Amino acid sequence: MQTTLGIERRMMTLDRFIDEQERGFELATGEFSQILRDIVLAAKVIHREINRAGLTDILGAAGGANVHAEQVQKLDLYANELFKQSLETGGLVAALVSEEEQEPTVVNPSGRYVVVFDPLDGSSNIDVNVPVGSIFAVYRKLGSRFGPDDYLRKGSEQLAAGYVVYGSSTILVYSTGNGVNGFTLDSSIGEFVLSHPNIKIPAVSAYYSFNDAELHRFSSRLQAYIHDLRSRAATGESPIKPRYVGSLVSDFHRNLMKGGIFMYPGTSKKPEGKLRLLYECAPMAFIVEQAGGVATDGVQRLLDVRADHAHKRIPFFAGSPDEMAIVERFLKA
Ligand code: P6P
Repeated sequence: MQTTLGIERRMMTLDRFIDEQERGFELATGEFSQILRDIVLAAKVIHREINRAGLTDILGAAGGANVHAEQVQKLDLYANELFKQSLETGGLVAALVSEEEQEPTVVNPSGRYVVVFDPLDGSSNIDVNVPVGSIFAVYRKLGSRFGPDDYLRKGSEQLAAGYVVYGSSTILVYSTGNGVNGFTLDSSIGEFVLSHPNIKIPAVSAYYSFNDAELHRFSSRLQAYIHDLRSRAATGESPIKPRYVGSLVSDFHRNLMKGGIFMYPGTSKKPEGKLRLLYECAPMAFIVEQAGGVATDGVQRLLDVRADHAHKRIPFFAGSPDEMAIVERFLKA
């Protein structure tokens, strides 16, 4: 970052940060740092391709559907391959669980870590230039041989979790359980540089985010909360305003930085909601708790819920303490 005199301020690059943060930290084996670097490498290439997407033929649907019968965008496939190649090349992980693949990919049976990820969340927004993101989390493998118990975990067991939002700038936000830090990609030097140290979610919500078209399918208790929320907004009792772009990482990141509540609840049509526990909700819950916020499934702490299969969906509420306390009161009334 240039000062007015053109002097480079002390830039804390991600590499330097990882080294400094992990000295004397249980993850300081260097292996974990390398896994993070492998994830960041994939993110840098995804950043490049997304910013070229308009120029090359990788926009639009790839013609297939993923394990969730969702139309797969070409960039989804590309991003998935990037994550896999980068982490497989590193050779430090036992297995990978991706939103794009039904089954885990076993990489190195003697690897000590399992990485779960959504390589490109919200990709249907790419064609209309709405920010999209990658979401990831890292677990320690439990036994000597990789098996389902190594990824059917509670979010509280995450060693690290984070996301990359590919927006007006590309920002990596992650935590290893010691607070949350944000790094902005300086493309001129190809480095993520510390830009948002020690992120804390504002206690008071500026925004609320949910898909209004589903309101009629919400529980009566949740509808009562939404009514209360809107009346507080209308009377000015609360500064809160609606913001929803339909891209989890983008909606979540805005609310993390400005204060807000994100909701993707269960409905009469989809009681389990839409978002997946392992590689969407649990990483975001880890981040928001580390930033001083709250995340639940509408009933219990999100990080206490164990995945019973890799692609388990779960209702998701996450955000600032003020509104999370109110929605909890309504849901438990
Ligand atoms: P809806 C994108 O498809 C996604 O998985 C999340 O990124 C986003 O929060 C959600 O779905 C939006 O879903 O039903 O509101 O369009």
